[in-house]
Amino acid sequence: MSTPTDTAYVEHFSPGSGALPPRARYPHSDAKSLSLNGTWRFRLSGTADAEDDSFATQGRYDGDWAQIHVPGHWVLQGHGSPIYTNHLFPFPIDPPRVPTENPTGDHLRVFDLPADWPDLAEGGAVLRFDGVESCARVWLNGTDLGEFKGSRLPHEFAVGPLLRTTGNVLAVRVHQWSAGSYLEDQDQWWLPGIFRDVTLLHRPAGAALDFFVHASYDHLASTGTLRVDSDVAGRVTVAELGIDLATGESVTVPVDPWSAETPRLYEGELSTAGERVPLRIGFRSVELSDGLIKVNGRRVLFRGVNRHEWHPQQGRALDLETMRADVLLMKRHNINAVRTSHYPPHPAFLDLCDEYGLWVIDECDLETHGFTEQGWRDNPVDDDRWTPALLDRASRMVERDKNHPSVVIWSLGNEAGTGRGLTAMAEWIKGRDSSRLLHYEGDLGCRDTDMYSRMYASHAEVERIGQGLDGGPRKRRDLPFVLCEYAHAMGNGPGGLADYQRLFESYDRLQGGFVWEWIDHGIAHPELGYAYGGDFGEELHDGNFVCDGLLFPDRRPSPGLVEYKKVIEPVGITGEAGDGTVRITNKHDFADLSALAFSWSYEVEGDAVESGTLTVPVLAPGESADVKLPAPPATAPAGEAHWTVRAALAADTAWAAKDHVVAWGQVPAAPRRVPPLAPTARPVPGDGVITLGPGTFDARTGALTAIGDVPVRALRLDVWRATTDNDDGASWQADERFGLVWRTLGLQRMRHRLDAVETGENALTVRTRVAPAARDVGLSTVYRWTSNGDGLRLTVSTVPEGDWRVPLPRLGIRFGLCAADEVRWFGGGPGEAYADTRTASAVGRWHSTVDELQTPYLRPQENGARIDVRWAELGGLHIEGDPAFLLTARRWTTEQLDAATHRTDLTPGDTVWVNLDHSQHGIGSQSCGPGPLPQYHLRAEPAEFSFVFSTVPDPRTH
Ligand code: IPT
Repeated sequence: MSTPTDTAYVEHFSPGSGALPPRARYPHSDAKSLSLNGTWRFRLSGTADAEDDSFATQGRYDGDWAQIHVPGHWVLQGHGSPIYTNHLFPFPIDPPRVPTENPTGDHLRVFDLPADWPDLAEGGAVLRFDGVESCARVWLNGTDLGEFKGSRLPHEFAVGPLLRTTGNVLAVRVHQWSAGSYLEDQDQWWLPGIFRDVTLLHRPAGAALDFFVHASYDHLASTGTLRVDSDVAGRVTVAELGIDLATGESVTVPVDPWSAETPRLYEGELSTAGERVPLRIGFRSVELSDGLIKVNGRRVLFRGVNRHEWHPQQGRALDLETMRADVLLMKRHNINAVRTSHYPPHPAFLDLCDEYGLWVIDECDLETHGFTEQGWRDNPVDDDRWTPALLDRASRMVERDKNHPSVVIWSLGNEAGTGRGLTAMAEWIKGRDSSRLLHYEGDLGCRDTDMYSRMYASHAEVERIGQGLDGGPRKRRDLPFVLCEYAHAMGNGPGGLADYQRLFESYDRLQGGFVWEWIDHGIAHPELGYAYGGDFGEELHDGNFVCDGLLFPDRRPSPGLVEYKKVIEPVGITGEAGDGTVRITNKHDFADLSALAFSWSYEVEGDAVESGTLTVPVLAPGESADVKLPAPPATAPAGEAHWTVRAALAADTAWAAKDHVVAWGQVPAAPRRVPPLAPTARPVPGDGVITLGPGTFDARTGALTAIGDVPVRALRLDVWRATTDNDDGASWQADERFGLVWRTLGLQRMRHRLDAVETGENALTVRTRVAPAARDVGLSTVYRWTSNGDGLRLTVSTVPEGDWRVPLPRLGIRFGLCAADEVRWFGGGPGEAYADTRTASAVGRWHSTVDELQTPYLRPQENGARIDVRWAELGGLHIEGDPAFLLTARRWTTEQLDAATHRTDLTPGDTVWVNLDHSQHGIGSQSCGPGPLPQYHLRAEPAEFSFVFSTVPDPRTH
């Protein structure tokens, strides 16, 4: 029997022992490498020391060892389960101690060296781990190499003398919890495992070690200066620039600069005696000047997102194609910046950012948020015993990623409070790399940072900051501002993006922001569709707060992303009715408009009557021009008309094909005229019914039962919506959370009292009072029906009664249709839109099925409204709104939607429920930020709105 393994390292402050110093990471060189990804043997035990280390020292495993895929997380491969907490530590806070129950995964892999692998006598070899959560101990061929923490950081071990030609036994013991867990309290799933690549690298004699590519750009001279500092001396060549110089020497030559908009890379090579390393050089300079973040001499505006690594099956073990998909989706949605929240990403992601062009805030793997539960007492970032671990993390990030032109800002971490450990990190980083700026949001006084950064600040506060009226410490007042997180994209939303963007575009100091966050971290689940916090029986969890992305887990864009794309368009296209011109503004920071082709189309009721190309001057960044539109086509029929102007890619790019629309705008050309309806028909009493034109009503209740041959169920006023995550708001919000207030008031259980059914000369009038039990608030509601024989007009008048202190969720009517599938409408579309999420909604003629109208938010909630609908057709009805309305149709009721916790709870019934809303309350971002701005509140005020119903042939038959 072997002696128990010493597991003291697990709970030690130290970052580890035995690993090599960190160094630059590059994807490949001419030295051999061997990927050790693939199938490994695996054994899970319940504590750190349940099993001795004989599996590692003797390379033994029993037949009952499972198989596991590396890279991967064992909890996503059938061993144990994931845990989601936002900031709470899922174990008692007693640093650096962790629970005895500490799931520990022993991993074993036996490998041979490939036949073409060099003679082992030549040079050495290095074993590299790109990411292991949270603490690993490593043995090769029975020799203990050491142990490490720092889950999303690389660790290398020298293994040359230990290697054999065949039968190498690599053993890795991974502990879910370690002292390092106290530094990794990011808002995400806790997912142990070897989740990034494992690689064996041959290191020939004279191989490159660490090197630092310094490639700056002088925007006044249009020259680049290159110097490559290398631990191992060698030569640097850049054929395209005719550069051939020694390491450590510098040269200045005319170059095209690198920027996120123009990601110009030059292929080069570092050659040392033993290795040739390809370099991808981007010349650019980052500086703080005039109180602004400038790249290549210009202020930049971050149109950013926070990106966690996520895949619904693989968790944080991402393959290259998934990373590329993220980058392409970002580029196609006009996103120009990424904060790698809250850890350095897989290194290949940064290669893609260099190549396709994205500004990167590279954030260190550090968050100690859970200490906020005890007023930050014992916070590791303010305790010298932890400082070596913090510095280790800072250096592993900077050394690994320093040669990426895309990385323009280093971030110390997230939500770690304040303390001298952070200052130590900042000082080390500045000393090592003075060519980039430093970010940390928790440093409100900007003691260590180069920018004032905040999360979720309200529009009003951001505006004050823009105006420089925010006061604050002296140093901060001179610094630029970024919102490192804003617009919390949880569920339906975020609302208010356009209002933030207007501020960013109005004040130089406001250099943009990073939407929280890129993708929902839903886990594919056989019964639930996608699982979120609590679905694995966690004793502590934060529910669906982990589903707050612009993408659904399968990477389908949510309406929030479509809205963001429109809001951050790099070209402004605006105009006023009747001007005959359109104003084009180049909002790029570097690029002119030569990559774009402009076109116009003249649309009457959403039908393009004529279209053509629009000649736009090649505007420099920041310039605008008023461009004349052609005369409206003489052949245009009467009706509401718009000019739609689009800016599309003139040629294929690396990230999208020719004709991809980058920006668009609409200019009204001819106004809408609502067809009048003369109330000529009379209500006719019959056997228990009243008919009025095509309408049939219950004589006693005045309820509409059919329009022509289309049965209509339960048509009445509706004020309730299945509250969104943003309606419900976060528990810590100081502002009133309307979702809760509405429910307390009882708006989800309104009662309809019938006061009168009156048949007049040419109208049927139904008087009601709509109110919840136990409250004095109510809505006096009158339905007035008129008809010209063909059409049936409903005019709804509501007057609030009592002491209304809150806005309404919605105000409109709802009714049931027994059959509806195809939906056609003229109005805003094609996607979902609400008062403060409507920028991307274009006036047009749209169609969809009822099912396609639904937005599949992981936790079901109000969704799918189409805004500014002039008319719609579904279920055999034509509905004309006066004024335009919001349209929603679904195969379940609002009550069912409200009660559902997962998509799979929603099963279609036999009725399609249709809501025609005069208005809805805005969306906002209160699930973690401010609620909707006051102008988007739906105030309880007297209101009147009408719809004209008529029947149309079933769309399936025409
Ligand atoms: C902020 C965190 O930085 C981020 O990781 C995430 O949790 C986000 O909120 C909400 O989804 S912290 C916030 C509580 C101010």
